[in-house]
Amino acid sequence: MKSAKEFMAEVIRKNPGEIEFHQAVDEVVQSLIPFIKKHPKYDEEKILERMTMPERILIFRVPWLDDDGEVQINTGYRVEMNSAIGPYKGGLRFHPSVNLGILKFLAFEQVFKNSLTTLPLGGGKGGADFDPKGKSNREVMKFCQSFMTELFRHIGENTDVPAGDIGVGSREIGYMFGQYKRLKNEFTGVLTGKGVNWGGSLIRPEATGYGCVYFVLEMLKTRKEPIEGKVCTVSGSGNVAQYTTEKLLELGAKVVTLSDSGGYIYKKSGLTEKDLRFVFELKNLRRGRISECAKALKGCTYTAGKRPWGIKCDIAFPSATQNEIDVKDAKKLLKNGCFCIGEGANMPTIPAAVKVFQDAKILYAPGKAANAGGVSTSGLEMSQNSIRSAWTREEVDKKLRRIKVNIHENCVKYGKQKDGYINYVDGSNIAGFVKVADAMIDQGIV
Ligand code: NDP
Ligand code: 2IT
Repeated sequence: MKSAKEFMAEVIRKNPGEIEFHQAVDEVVQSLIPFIKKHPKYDEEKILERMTMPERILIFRVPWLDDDGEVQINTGYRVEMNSAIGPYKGGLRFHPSVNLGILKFLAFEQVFKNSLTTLPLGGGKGGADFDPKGKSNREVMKFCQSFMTELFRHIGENTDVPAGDIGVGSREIGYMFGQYKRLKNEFTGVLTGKGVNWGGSLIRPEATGYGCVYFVLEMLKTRKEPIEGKVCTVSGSGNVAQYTTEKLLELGAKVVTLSDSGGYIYKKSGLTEKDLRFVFELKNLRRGRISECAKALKGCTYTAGKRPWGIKCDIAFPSATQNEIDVKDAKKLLKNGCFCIGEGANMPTIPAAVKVFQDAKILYAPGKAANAGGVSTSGLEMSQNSIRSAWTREEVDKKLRRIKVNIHENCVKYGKQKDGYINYVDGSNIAGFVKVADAMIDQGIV
């Protein structure tokens, strides 16, 4: 059997330059090689080699006309990573930084995350290097229509079901759904995150943030710590950050920061419900910058060009993007007394910083466990679409809560060390792997 080093050398050779993909695979390989050594069937069937190669990648031209009548061209992608346990499932990201390596890292992590949800969901991810920022609604619509004009022939409710991610929210899902319906002449649950009056699930917008807090509640229970009164730093101010904050406020925690790519805001006394309503309106309707909070919210300051990790907190919720916590940030967080990290974003902590957290034995949950609430509720949306029915808020929330408790139990099952420390990285990687790997073995060499 290959060592982790040999395995990674092969991954790097086959996927040159895709650094985020290498990073995501390396983390999983570190957890899995010792496990596979004890279960040689996975090595004999070359499961990990197969899992690190997407089943299919689609790359396509997305031409559109901007408001000045000028031709614009973006690159569209869909990485169909693994369909062993269900149709490909995962979000679409619209951001200028999007490239194949980033989407492969996200699709790879999605396979493990979706397996952890206990729902029948394969893994995929897609998007484009399109920047919705500063575009008119019309331009966003034209882009989404052009994007779907190619993507529609590759997806379907039983094949591949995309959803939102950075830069893709209810507005974009609406435009893409409209174009899919028109092209296919079919009203099906081909996308999740739809509007509630046309097939969307209640709680889906809230689900990633709420789910992340539910996971943190389970982690805190292992140390008999309440969430009430805890000081929390949150990064980002998009979908995940907003609903993480909403749930934390509801549970009596104090949220002192939010951010965007320009900088962060800090309010020592904690954001209020009213402050949060302002942020919802600012970000989702006016599509403004977080810096505006400094003027509009009493006691709130803005620091440009910095991330919020130097602010004292008990719990940190990185909820913006990948690699937003480096070693320096991790050390600052520890020094200031932070003892728990709930990753709302995908891979927000660089590997050396993860090690800092784990060496300090603090509660650290990786994104694939902590932020799985979004895709879980997407799975629940697919179920409701299939039975042509809709569940109440309470029903969906209860199922989401149950799923997150379950994921935590599985992380403990596979990640508890001899000294009692729960290694959530190993736990989530191994638990996510076993189900997919066994299904792949059952289905033969495909
Ligand atoms: P949104 O587009 O709603 O919000 C993204 C936020 O992150 C914005 O505040 C944005 O600031 C900030 N951000 C994005 N890129 C960068 C960057 N390069 N540097 C600094 N800040 C940045 O996206 P979501 O809230 O949906 O996604 C946030 C994270 O959560 C992502 O990692 C995503 O993959 C993950 N996630 C999302 C799920 C979902 O259901 N939506 C599910 C699971 C995980 P600005 O406006 O300045 O760009
Ligand atoms: O990273 C993620 O899990 C998402 N962006 C949500 C995917 C989904 O299909 O709901």
